[in-house]
Amino acid sequence: MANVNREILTLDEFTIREMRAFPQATGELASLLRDIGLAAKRVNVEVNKAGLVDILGDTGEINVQGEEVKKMDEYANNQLTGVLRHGISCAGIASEELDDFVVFEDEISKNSKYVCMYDPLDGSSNIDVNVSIGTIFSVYRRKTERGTCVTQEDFLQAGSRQVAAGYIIYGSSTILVYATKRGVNGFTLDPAIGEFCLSHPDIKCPPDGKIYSVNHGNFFGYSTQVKKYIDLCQHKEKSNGGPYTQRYIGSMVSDVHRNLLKGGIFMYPGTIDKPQGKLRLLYECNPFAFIVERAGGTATDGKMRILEKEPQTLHERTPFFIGSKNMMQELEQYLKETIKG
Ligand code: AHM
Ligand code: MG
Repeated sequence: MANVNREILTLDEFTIREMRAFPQATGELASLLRDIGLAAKRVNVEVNKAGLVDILGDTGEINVQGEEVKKMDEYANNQLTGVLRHGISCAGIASEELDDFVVFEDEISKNSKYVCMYDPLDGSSNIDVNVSIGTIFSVYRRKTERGTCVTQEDFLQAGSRQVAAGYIIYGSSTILVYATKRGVNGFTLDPAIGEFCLSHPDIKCPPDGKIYSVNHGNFFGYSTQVKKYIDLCQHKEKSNGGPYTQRYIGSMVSDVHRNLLKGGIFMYPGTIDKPQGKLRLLYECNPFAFIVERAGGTATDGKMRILEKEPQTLHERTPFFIGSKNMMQELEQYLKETIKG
């Protein structure tokens, strides 16, 4: 008979245990996380088949480039929206894929406590070259009364008000990481039983690291002080832990996941042409800022803490700097010079 390791907790078992520590908890958050886990398993199956789609593309039957990638984005979005719509915990969603937020109008949803925001498939342009991509999500308690339809104010909340945030990375294995105020935990999908199993308990981001992640192609568009910081990363004295190693996959979930575990800094600064950079505050930056801060790191837009930014629109972008505490402190000293100058 196969050995069954009962030390290993599944995602459901873990969230239910966590919930029991709070007698007032209703179980709605655990149920919402289970819904997201289910959508992630479905997306995982399709992402793993993407290579096969390429074979079909070679025969000329399907135009894979662009088209299929887009379909995968839509698929991931539909899966997430579908499970949350049919679940019992979510009153509405906003997605990077959709122009506007979606109100779930049935009675159960209207009486639910949470709203959810997500980037269903971040880095999806990497699918056709087999690079890891991810789903990013964030959960807020709604501001409007239960029993009513959610409105824009439920979505335009500062990141510090997140109840939970997480990501799924579809990589050499599929891992779901989520954070609540109690900490950050990672679960690896065991394909044999189709369950996420606790594999990375109580993740802490090392305060120091040796990795910096940035798009060097944009170098000449960065501010003088960002350029100076990158220069520092390359010219650090050996006695001072340097030079740092540059690692940039171009898939934020992969880049930040690696830096979270190994220590490092990830940057997507503004440029002359795009002062707000590329990344979206609500779907990408806030969830990662929440996760990394819970793990002991920090995240800023270069001037203020990401989690304190009051969003004005659903799809707004922001410059983004995130990572190990001491590396971020070093960066911030350089950025302060920018503000002065
Ligand atoms: P997407 O939401 O269109 O997939 O773009 C977000 C991705 C991030 O995962 C990644 O960090 C960034 O875009 C890379 O952008 P660039 O190629 O400009 O460096
Ligand atoms: Mg994205």
